[in-house]
Amino acid sequence: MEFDLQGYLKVRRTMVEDALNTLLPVESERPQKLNEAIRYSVLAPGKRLRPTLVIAAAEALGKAAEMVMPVACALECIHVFSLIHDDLPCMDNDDYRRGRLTNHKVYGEAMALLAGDALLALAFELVAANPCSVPLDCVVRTIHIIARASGTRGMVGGQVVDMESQGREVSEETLFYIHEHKTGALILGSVEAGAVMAGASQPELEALRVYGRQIGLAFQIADDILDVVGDEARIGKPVGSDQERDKATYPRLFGLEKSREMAHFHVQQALSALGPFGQGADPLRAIASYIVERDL
Ligand code: GRG
Repeated sequence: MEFDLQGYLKVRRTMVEDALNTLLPVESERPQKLNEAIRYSVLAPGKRLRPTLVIAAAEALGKAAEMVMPVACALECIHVFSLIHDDLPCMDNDDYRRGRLTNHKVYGEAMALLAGDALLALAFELVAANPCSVPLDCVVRTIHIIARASGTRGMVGGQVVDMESQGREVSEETLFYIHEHKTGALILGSVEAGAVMAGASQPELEALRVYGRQIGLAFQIADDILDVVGDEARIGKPVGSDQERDKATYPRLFGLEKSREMAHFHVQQALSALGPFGQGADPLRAIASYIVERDL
């Protein structure tokens, strides 16, 4: 029987949103405005891809979603921090995100900056609190994975090279670096974090790393393609912004058709890496295919 990905994603998305609702600071608590700004962006409609990957990686190893829920929420907090900061006037200066006005448009630049900062800190608070009593060496390794994926050697590093590349011709190697770091690192980090929290063996972790790296690349190529051919109403933000900002993208360097082929190639690589896993990895398999077939 075919795996029901939409049903799977819906259930995991609801679980993650319920957990976020509980774990995020409440608006009635001081500082009210900051907490409101945090909840505004985190609870806005998103795909919850990164937390779902944390859960799916743990499930592939026979563990329950509940065990990794705080880590799943932490990855979403870091992702939303990056979205809020990326939208700021000093970066992309965007007005819409997730179908709503961006955080700084509603709460002002200073509050948006601080909401992002607070989310980054909250992510590590959630993991370190370890409410599910996971062995401490797994928790420390997970903190290391998430920190590395977020910082200079990961997302922030990719963002810097992306900024520096705007308006310039970039080599294939630089484009690959940008995609692997800016977007791929946090996606890979989500898979790795779920696997480590679930007690993956070394061979299991290695295989899941290959999977995570490949879907991370496929995801950003698909994102580049959607910026050219996507539907604004579905995506919740304007399309064509990469071209307008003269950004380094796959369609720009390789054209649409070759970019699609490359995205599919990375998905095939990801699927091959899951060879040794049984049915428990079906959600990971289905997510890999969804990443290049999605329309938002
Ligand atoms: C500013 C620290 C800092 C980092 C910025 C990831 C990033 C680096 C910026 C986000 C901007 C962006 C559009 C990146 C490209 C791909 C991407 C991460 C898209 C948004 O992720 P989705 O599609 O969004 O998973 P939802 O809203 O569904 O969670």
